[in-house]
Order: sequence, then structure tokens, then C-alpha cells
Amino acid sequence: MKLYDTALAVNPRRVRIFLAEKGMDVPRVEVDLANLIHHGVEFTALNPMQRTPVLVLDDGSVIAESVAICRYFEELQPEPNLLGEGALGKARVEMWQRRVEFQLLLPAMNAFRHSHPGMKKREIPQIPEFAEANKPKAVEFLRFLDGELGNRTFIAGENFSIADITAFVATDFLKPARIAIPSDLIHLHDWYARVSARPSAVP
Ligand SMILES: N[C@@H](CCC(=O)N[C@@H](CS)C(=O)NCC(=O)O)C(=O)O
Repeated sequence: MKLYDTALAVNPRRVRIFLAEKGMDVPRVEVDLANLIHHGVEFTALNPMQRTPVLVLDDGSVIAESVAICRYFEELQPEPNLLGEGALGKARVEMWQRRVEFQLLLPAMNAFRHSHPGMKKREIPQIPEFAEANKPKAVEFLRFLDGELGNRTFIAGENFSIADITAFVATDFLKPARIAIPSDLIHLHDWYARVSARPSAVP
């Protein structure tokens, strides 16, 4: 098994944190996005979407998309559970995972990709106005999340889950995206401190 990974990129980091939480170690191949290695013939054959992460199994099967890769690992090693338990638990984690992905990670990525000079060759067309339009959307969701986190320890309930992983990497990504986190979001700041204290937060 081989994980095509990018050390400085947000989505591959989700998979690295997931693996660290599981205590799993998978051989990695670093893909240099800055030098457009993912646009080359070899990588494009693996993932025509030209994105990392990508997991290649020993029989040559390919899985792209961070959450799909995480689901594969959850099946291989169910504990500790990160995708929810039982019908309701799984649905809750999925609900929050999708909310965080669409309402926080995506606006943060759009803000970055449509404003950073280094992204000009990869985000075509790059639209700086679109970057600006995404910033308040991310902040609005942070405020919503702050209200929710007043009632529980983690995003989908009392257990740490993939929704926390996505929200954590998205929150760290707000800095390069030039989105400031309002200081009055006390519950959000407390949650961030809890998650960043976990050993898995390092990769
Ligand atoms: N939905 C995909 C997104 C993957 C993605 O956007 N990866 C970024 C790195 S964070 C990438 O490979 N970007 C290359 C590019 O934009 O050219 C996932 O969750 O895996």
C-alpha cells in the first residue's frame, strides 16, 4: 500500500491525522504540488483529477478523495472509531463532516486559491473577488460552530471524529487564507486547544 501525500497540503493532512489517530503507518510518496508533479503523466494516470491524497493498494487499486481513503482505513481497522457508531452515530458524524467540509474548508480553500500568487497556475481563472466573497462565509460558519461547541466536547458529539479532523485542518488553513478567527469565539478556541493537544495534531 502507498499513500501519495503532500506535506504542506490541507487534504492530505486530514488523512495523516486520521492514520495517526488509528496508530497506523502507511508508506508515503511525497508529491510536489508546487512543481506540478501531479500534472505529469504518471500521477495523472493514478488520479485524473490531479489532486492529492491518493492511496494505491498492493493489487493496484486506486482510491482518491480524503474521506474515501479514511473510510477504507476505518474498515481495515475500526478502532478507535472515527466515523461514528451505530446508525445515528454514523449519520451524525457524516452530517457534521459534510457541514464542515462545505461551509468551512471549501470557503477557506477558495479564499486561498483565488488570491495567492503561487496558485495562479493551478486555479484558472483565479478570481480575487471570489476569494474575498468566501471569507465572511467561513467566519459565519465559525460563529455557528462556536454556538454548537458550547454544548459538547467535539463537533459531532462527545467523541472525537473525522469532523474534528476536517475542522481542525480547515481552522489551521485560515491563516494562509488570510481569514481572522474572531477572538470572542470562546468555545471554538477551547475546542481548538483540545484538538491541537492530541498527539495526532502534529503531522
Ligand atoms: N476533495 C479532494 C480534494 C483534494 C485536493 O484539493 N487536494 C489538493 C491539496 S490540499 C491538491 O491536490 N491540489 C492540487 C492543485 O490544486 O493543483 C479530497 O478531499 O481529497
